[in-house]
Amino acid sequence: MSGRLAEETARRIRSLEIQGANAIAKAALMALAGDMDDGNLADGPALAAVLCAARPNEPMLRNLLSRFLSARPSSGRAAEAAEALLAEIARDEQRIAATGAELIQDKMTVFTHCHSSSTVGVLLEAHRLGKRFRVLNTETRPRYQGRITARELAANGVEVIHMVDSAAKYAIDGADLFIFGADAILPSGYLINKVGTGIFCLVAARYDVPAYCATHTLKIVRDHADEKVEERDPAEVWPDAPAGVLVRNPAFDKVHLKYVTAFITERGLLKDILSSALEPALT
Ligand code: RUB
Repeated sequence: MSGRLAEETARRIRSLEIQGANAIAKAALMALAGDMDDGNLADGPALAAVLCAARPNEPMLRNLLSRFLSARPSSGRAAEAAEALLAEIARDEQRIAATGAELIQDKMTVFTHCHSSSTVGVLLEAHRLGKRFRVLNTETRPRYQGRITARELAANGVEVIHMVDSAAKYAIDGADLFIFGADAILPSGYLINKVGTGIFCLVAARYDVPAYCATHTLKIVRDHADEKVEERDPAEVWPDAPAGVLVRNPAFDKVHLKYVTAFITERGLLKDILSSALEPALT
């Protein structure tokens, strides 16, 4: 098996050059299709395994690749089938953005953490609809994905105020909404998202700020009973830590679903995502 694109894409996912559940799943799909078209048609499942191993917390990656492998027509280019699947996901993302934008009103303050393309999609759609609101966002140590959010919002003319992660009280007390993304939604009644999400949910609950999770239902775990929380290299936190200091770098938080007011999904606003998403789609 020669999976040049799969190996390279897995490396870029591990290094966080490609980050965020949606972007990871989409890049992996195109790499898989590219390698299959490059003479590795029968190696689809093995190539998918290489890509899935790059991030253990990404059910959307696994669900999208397995949907692709099981539904792909036996003839024709894999890349064409992959692009058709991506077009479907793009339509879903537009539905997520439109559903979330309805929650945002003029003069609101919306808090978000890290970088979630689903959340940014909601905020940009609300802005496109002419709503005038501001966003507070936190930087997300140690890899500063919050800066990606701040840059994207500012570049599109959304008012954004950026803070350190420990400014949670300043960021959330007085906010009207907290919107964040998800990497995984677990059948055990938890979700996984970037470290910090758990404490921000607690602070939001303390100040009665409704917390919405913007997510595609492909992030629901369907193949494992539960999910391992990824720990990354401690050097990301403190590269030259002195001897005797043990540095830990948990990359994600596991958060109980009771903290989520509702999920903003391609099927609309869902309070109980686990039972609703297992039913057939309404449209
Ligand atoms: C990103 C992160 C995002 C989710 C959802 O973490 O936790 O909130 O992946 O993102 P990392 P999206 O930067 O470590 O990948 O809405 O884009 O799927």
